[in-house]
Amino acid sequence: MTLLPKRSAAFAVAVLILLFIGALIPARADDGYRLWLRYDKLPNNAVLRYRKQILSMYVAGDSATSSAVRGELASGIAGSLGERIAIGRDAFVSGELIVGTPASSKVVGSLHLERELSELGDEGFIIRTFRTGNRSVTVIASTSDRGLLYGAFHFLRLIQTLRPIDKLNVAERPRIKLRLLDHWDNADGSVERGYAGRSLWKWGELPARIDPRYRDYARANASVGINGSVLNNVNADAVFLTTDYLQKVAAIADVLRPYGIKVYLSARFSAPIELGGLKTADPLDPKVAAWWKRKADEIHELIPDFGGFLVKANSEGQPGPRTYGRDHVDGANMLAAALAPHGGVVIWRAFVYDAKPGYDRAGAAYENLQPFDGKFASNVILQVKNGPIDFQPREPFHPLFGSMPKTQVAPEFQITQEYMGFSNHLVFLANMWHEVLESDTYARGLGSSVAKIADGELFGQKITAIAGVANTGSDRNWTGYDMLQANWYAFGRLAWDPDATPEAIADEWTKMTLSHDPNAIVVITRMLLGSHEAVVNYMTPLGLHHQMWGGHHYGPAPWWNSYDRDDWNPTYYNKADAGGIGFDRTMTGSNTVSQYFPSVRDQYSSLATCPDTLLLWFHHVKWDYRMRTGRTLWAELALHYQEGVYWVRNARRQWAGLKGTIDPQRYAAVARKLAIQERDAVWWKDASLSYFQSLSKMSLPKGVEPPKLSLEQYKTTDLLDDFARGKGNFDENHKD
Ligand code: GCV
Repeated sequence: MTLLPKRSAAFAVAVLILLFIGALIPARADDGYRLWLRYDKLPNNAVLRYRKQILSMYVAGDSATSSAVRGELASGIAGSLGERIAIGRDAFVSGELIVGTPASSKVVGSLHLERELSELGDEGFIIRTFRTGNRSVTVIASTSDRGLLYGAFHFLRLIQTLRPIDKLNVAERPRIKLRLLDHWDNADGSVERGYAGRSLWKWGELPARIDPRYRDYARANASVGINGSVLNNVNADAVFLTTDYLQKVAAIADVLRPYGIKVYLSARFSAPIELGGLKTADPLDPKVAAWWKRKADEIHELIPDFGGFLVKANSEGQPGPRTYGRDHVDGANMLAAALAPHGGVVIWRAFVYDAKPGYDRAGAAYENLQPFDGKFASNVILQVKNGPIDFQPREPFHPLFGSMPKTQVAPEFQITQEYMGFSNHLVFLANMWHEVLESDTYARGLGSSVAKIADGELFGQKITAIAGVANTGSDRNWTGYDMLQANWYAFGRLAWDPDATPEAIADEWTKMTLSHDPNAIVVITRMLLGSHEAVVNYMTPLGLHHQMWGGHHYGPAPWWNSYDRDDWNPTYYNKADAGGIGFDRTMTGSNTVSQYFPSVRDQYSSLATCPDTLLLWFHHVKWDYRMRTGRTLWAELALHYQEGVYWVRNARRQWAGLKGTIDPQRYAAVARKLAIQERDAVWWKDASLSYFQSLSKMSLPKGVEPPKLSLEQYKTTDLLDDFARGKGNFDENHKD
């Protein structure tokens, strides 16, 4: 053994200390702006592996989309590997990444992929390693530049998630044709149910100034396959259809187009009156139809690839065909006729629930729309919320899925968390959406999942679609809470492949967005995957729903019964009294369970087979009813609330253990949010149990922490206090 001279030993110790400190210095601060497209340098072993396989790159074509592909791959690879990538040639050069269509690239053309590619459609792609002798190239091929864009993002995702790229054989195509983000953004810059600042769209400065964020928004969407943006709120303002605004919309469309994204607008049904000076908006009036036709022509003149109109008609005060004595089909088909010559679509919302005495809101959309099955024009899509009420933490799937086989039905999800703690609570919504998509409607017997209806497999719809109400805003990190970027990401991934699993999505997103540290990945994915059930537990366990404070929907108010409109009151939904709790939707109650196909209907109707998760959705149950666990319903309910609280406490602890493996800025921001979530979870449990206990008169089971305040205090304290209010764009004027 050679002993180091004293000075060298001191030097070595100093180096070791520096290395040790270096290991403790967390990654540099990150404000979350780059989302999952961070392209920071990967761990060294991955860099060494990948470098050999990507020595140079050639992207064929000169369209705006091909230059977007070129730019994205160049920055993505350079960032990930820590060095610029050489520009290659359209030749079989070893270590080259070649991107092109059979028409634009000689190499791709020589590989005889035409048949395979045409089966994948114009958005599909192949990523494959080809070898000749000892030369190997990686090829991203598609029939269109849009497909190449999706392929490029897929390739970057493989690198960002550290997957092998030496023997690639990937063939992908989106299962759903229109993958849309619905923005509930208003002309004044506010966002209905938006909790991430102001609107992304700066109407005041458009079309003259183009905010650089529009392009980054487009990149993020394209990276997960979203191909349409409805720019304005479904509670629509006719101003968006004025020429002045259409020019602004056209400017946004120009930025989104290279990324394969079309723009759509929410159309106010009464616009012919407001803008056209007509006396009516009756869809059967020829002057009205002519006005819409002229408007559609004008829009397509400015935006040749305009996607179409989204319409909320005769719902929550919005005008619609029924305002003029006509029906949904009259309204939708008239608009569809105006758009058809340009290839546009009408997306008609099924969120229609007229109050009538003694009715069950959960059955309203079905009653209103189902009778029109088969009557809508071929470019009309019916957009149906995932559940029959309104984006609750948990709902059964909407009974319209499966019951309109001759209509193009599209699921609508809410990415923004109107009913789930705004941008303060961690809820990974992929679990909830997956649950809905995998639900079996039994429309054509066993195996008739919502996913198969959405992707057209079950009924052969020509135009398939899926929509998510965006959670984006002007906040630097886009979604107001870094962790909730995961829901934007997950929506896109599920829209591309409705069978994608929450586990796979959580894993990808975590590696791309937060950390490659193996322990951090385990902890974060576990947090994501458990988060939805936790929120259901502390807000609305066992099938409870709509228990939120009136108007803003933040915080609990199960006692709330002061709205004239009964179906905006939480008491209408919980029906809690001295005898029990829950909404009887079986034959002894509203019988809306009969809107489901017999297998589902029978399963939900019987107390013996109804899953606990939906028990109080379908049944009014006595407080002392014995659950499968042997506990009373009351005890089970209380323990579920407590379980939700425990989960959040544990998540906070787990997160604390990640210090140093995530950049300090996002680490601290998430920790702050988790603290708010814990406060809120405890409040939800305490307020809800205080109220229900005043009716059940039963004592809390062992293990449930007693509420700290009196019921009166919970009733008079609005949880949306200054702490939460400081962080959003809350419109105080919401009605329900
Ligand atoms: C855009 C719920 C929300 C409303 C929303 C509506 C809808 O009622 O509270 O803000 O309006 O759903 O989906 O149209």
